[in-house]
Amino acid sequence: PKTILIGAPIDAGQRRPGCLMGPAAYRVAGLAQAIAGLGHAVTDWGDLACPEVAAPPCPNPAVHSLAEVLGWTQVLSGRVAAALDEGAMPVVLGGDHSLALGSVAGAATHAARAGRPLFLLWLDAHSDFHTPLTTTSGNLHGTPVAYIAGRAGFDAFPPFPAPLPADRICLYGIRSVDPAEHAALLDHDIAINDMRVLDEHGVVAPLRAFLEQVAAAGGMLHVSLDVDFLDPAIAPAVGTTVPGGTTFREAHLVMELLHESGLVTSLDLVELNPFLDDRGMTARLMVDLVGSLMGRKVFDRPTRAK
Ligand code: DIR
Ligand code: MN
Ligand code: MN
Ligand code: MN
Repeated sequence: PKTILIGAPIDAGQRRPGCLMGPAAYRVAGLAQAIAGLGHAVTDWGDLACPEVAAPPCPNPAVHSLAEVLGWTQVLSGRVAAALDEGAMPVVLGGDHSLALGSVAGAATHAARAGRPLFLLWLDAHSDFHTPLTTTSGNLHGTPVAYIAGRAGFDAFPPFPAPLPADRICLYGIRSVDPAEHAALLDHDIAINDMRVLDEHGVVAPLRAFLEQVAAAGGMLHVSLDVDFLDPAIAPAVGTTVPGGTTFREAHLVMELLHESGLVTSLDLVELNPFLDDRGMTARLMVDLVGSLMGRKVFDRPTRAK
């Protein structure tokens, strides 16, 4: 299986500079080598550049960097769709989470052409369910899930190609939700696996339930991995740390289950801010997790019978 790395050095979806160094940090931490070592053919398309696009004025004055985010959305959507069209698995190296406005749009474009349903697994401390009209921080990295679900308020953006029905979206690991997001989520039938659910049921059962749904539908699966999904103690290099994140072992288990499912067709690695890292530990952990997602294991075990 072929993997294509796509660098997306985008900082504009939030206010703390540094995410634009993310793609470089992943390369320094050996991402391509780790994937190639597992027997995958890896091609690195390098870092994309943001095209100049004009942005209409946004009715919400808090919103900033709209033109830049629109530019990234446009270029990423095209490149991710192109990588999938080649039969490869695109891995987008962020960059902040606003890049998912484009990467998932690209995955949805491809899925529609292929006639397959697209599913979304959102591994994050946050629900990212704001629209440009409801965000109070004005940071567009808090909006991709709403765009993907087809919520109103994205007039400045290209219409999302085939918005995902709520039951094809799984939020997993969340523990920080703003009031406007909370209210909107109650109106949608999105699977909300917040930390309470994971504490009570463990990480395995809720994930397996979702993966079984993807498999039964013959779906494609986009995984969007925000660094703050992980506990800040093991992953300090992110601007929006939230205590109580997944542990090293839980996160690897999630990645191993994803590998075993054979369902993951595209992946985002987002919100890494190498300027905040401690001797590269977060970048290395993220590379390590991708290794588990791509098939690294200590022992070969027969695939678990259903
Ligand atoms: C927050 C942060 N809900 C906002 N979102 C983050 O600014 O709207 N997502 N950090 O990962
Ligand atoms: Mn996020
Ligand atoms: Mn987050
Ligand atoms: Mn907010």
